[in-house]
Amino acid sequence: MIMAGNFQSVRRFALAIFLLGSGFFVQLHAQALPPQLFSEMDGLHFLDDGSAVPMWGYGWVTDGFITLPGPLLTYNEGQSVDLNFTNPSPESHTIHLHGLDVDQANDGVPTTSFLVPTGGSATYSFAATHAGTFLYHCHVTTTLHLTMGMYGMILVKRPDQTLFSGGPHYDEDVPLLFSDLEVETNLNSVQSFPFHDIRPDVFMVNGMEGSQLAAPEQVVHSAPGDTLALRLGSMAYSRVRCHFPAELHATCFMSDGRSVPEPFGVDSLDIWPGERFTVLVAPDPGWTGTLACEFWNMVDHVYEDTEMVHFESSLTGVPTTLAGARDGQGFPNPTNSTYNFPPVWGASAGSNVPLEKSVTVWDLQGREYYSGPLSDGRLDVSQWPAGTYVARCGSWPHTRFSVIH
Ligand SMILES: [Cu+2]
Repeated sequence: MIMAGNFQSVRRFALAIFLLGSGFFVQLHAQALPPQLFSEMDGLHFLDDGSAVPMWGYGWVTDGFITLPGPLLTYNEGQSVDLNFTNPSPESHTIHLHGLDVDQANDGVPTTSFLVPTGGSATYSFAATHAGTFLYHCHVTTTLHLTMGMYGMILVKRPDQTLFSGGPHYDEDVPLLFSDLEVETNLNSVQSFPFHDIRPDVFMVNGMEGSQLAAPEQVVHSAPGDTLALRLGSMAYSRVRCHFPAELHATCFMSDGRSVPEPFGVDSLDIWPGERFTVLVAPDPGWTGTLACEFWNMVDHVYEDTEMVHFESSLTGVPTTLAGARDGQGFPNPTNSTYNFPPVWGASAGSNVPLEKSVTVWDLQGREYYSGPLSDGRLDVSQWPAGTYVARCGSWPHTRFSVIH
């Protein structure tokens, strides 16, 4: 939902040359390869003011570009994972699986595991034993490689959409990965440095800041009754303090990849570097607001910045932006008798789709007007008040139609 990042570094050509040299394409033709991450050290990250700073990072080989943060890695609880990694960049890297219960050889710490040198490939093998929120990052010259952008989030999920065995059910994951950078360091990324030598001046959620986080596609939407799992993790050099408005009804269920002994309601939460929390929220219907995320300097405890994650909860299940509904998917429109929904919604002669589904219809004030079966794909609206309506059937896009008399 919100994990896309705003960064694309187009280096497909260089990667293709490398992969060609490595025989990658020969293998590709031989069989479909499992997903593979690659690393890159000549990316650009665009700040909210439009300027760009150099960055390094991870991306999918099939995408051909890196992102900040790196791709969200999602596994099922109990899954045996082979995480494939290839490194065409000019320096060695690793993938450290932060918080996962992996053996030492697959942990990505160079001194106890292995380095993936320039031109090398490797596979990290582990079992995703516990559902939870985890992180990954490069562990080579860590202070530098990490702040340059070599990190991402890992979710281990349960197929029944509960947080953990015996834990609460929820509807949707909302990954929120906090990080920061110091522009001067990214511009002169020559050597490692002690942790306390960096003074971040760009503060990010999912690689975005300021107006980037307010973009419509980054707004966290919910419908009445929805429970969202906020997957909070920090790769920042700062301490991050999240403030949960009362309208979110936030409850913390997990810390660092395990359930907490007693779930607790939270109005604010401090997240230190490397920490993760899973917080369930159930936004009040109709509430629009923000989750404020403060960044505090770790060395002198000075407040630096606040970044906002925007939420919109609809009143009735109709998205707050009715513009999302399209005209003309059914017919006739307008109508004074029967409205026929698009064939995929319900029924149509000759198709194998079920003949009866349920449909919900709202008026433009967001009030639910009808909820019930959709028989043979048709609704009799001859007795309905004249006006414009928005309907939804299952997960199909909302459609809009008008009744006239
Ligand atoms: Cu690295």
